[in-house]
Amino acid sequence: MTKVIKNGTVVTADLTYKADVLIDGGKIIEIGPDLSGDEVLDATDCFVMPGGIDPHTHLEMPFMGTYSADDFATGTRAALAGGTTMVVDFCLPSPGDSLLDALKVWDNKSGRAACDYSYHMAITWWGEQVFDDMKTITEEHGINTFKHFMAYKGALMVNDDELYASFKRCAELGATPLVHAENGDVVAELTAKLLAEGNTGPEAHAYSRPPQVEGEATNRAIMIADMAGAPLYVVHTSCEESHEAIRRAKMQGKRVWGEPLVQHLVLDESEYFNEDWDHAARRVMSPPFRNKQHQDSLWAGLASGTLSCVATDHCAFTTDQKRYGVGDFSKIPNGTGGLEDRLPVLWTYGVETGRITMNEFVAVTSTNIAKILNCYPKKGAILVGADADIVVMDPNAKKTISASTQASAIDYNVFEGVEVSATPRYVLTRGYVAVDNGELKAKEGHGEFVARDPNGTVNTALSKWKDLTAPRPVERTGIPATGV
Ligand code: DUC
Ligand code: ZN
Ligand code: ZN
Ligand code: ZN
Repeated sequence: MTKVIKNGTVVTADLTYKADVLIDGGKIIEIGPDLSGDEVLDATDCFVMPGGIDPHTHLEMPFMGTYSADDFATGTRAALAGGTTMVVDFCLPSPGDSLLDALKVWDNKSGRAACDYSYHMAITWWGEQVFDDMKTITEEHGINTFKHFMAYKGALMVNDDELYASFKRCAELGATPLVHAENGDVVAELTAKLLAEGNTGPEAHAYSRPPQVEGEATNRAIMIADMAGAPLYVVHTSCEESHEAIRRAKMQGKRVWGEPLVQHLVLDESEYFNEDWDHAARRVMSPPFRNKQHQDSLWAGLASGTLSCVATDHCAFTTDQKRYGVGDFSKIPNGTGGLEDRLPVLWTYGVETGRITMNEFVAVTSTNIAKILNCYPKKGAILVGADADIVVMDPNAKKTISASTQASAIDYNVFEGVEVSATPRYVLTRGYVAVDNGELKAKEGHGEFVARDPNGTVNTALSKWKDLTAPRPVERTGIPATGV
């Protein structure tokens, strides 16, 4: 049974044109004028774009004494409702645990996914077993990205010697390291000081993690990655200090990418000064929301290409879970939702305002991510042979965001009351119509794991000058561009 998306305007990361899209067996089989198929999806007045890829989610993750409330079933339903057709979730071994055991735990959860998914593997400790497991994970399990927490001291944080060892291992394997860049030692000091002075409310969370801790850690990670001969992906870039470090690194030819979150682009630090404790605590995440100057920096980064992807860091906790931190802000589980809202909110605040073009919107929500994570053009593309992961965005279908109508399992939404100017008319996940004329029909268990090979373009290029004991070859400046 073929399906055809008719009368729409195809928007990709580099082109905008009128065409129909024909789908069979979960793949795009033809793109062109006047196509016909067994089932017709009418895209009149709509934009036909690659489905969103969220490169940063935490579904059913054990964290800060509890589990994030959206699991693979509700989280991926939420994703599809908002036009996201693939999520990349963080597989999190506890310090001391084998990476392969953690992978089994995640595989047990992800069978319920309604859209396709992949994993980043977290490196939360260092030892010979981790060194060995990294090879197995990369070569046999289709995971080419390893995440490192430079914060959460005493829990998930790794130190510089561990970062350097792991980044070198990534370079050997053709994998890409990711960092949560905040100086965990300074955050721990500031947290203790604030609590000792009686600053126990959610607003103190922001004071405990100023932009400087993020800027310092981003710079440090970039330099360590450079010495290790590895590229670097900086998750949740929230401030100018971190963006500046990434921008400078890019201008020097280093392969470094930054990922702002849609929450940081739109919501600011004033949220923490709301007199309602619940309101403020629901917005506690790390890094915290920043002021308008930082937001302007992030928007400029998306427009200029110095920042590459927009994610959510979807790590949703209910109000009851947030209340673990009454009387001590450092016990408020860190994280917010956003999976369902990323595309409509970014469209409204980015495309509608003229800050970014429609093509840039596709690049930062899908195509760049697929290229960096090495699953392009299976994902992130409207091309013959690509998976039929497609969002048909209706730029005239407004909606007011409300927790009462969301798919996510939590009892509030940080974007409550925001009127978005565009919502999906159809969302297809490998050809299955999961949003049909605006109606959510996500199918639990439909999602498949997306294996991502090591040695993407960038890693292959970098391997030429990996050995820093030798003089650095001059061809370094001649590394072919990947366009992201
Ligand atoms: N930040 C959050 O806010 N939640 C999950 C982990 C993280 O780094
Ligand atoms: Zn993080
Ligand atoms: Zn995260
Ligand atoms: Zn299916």
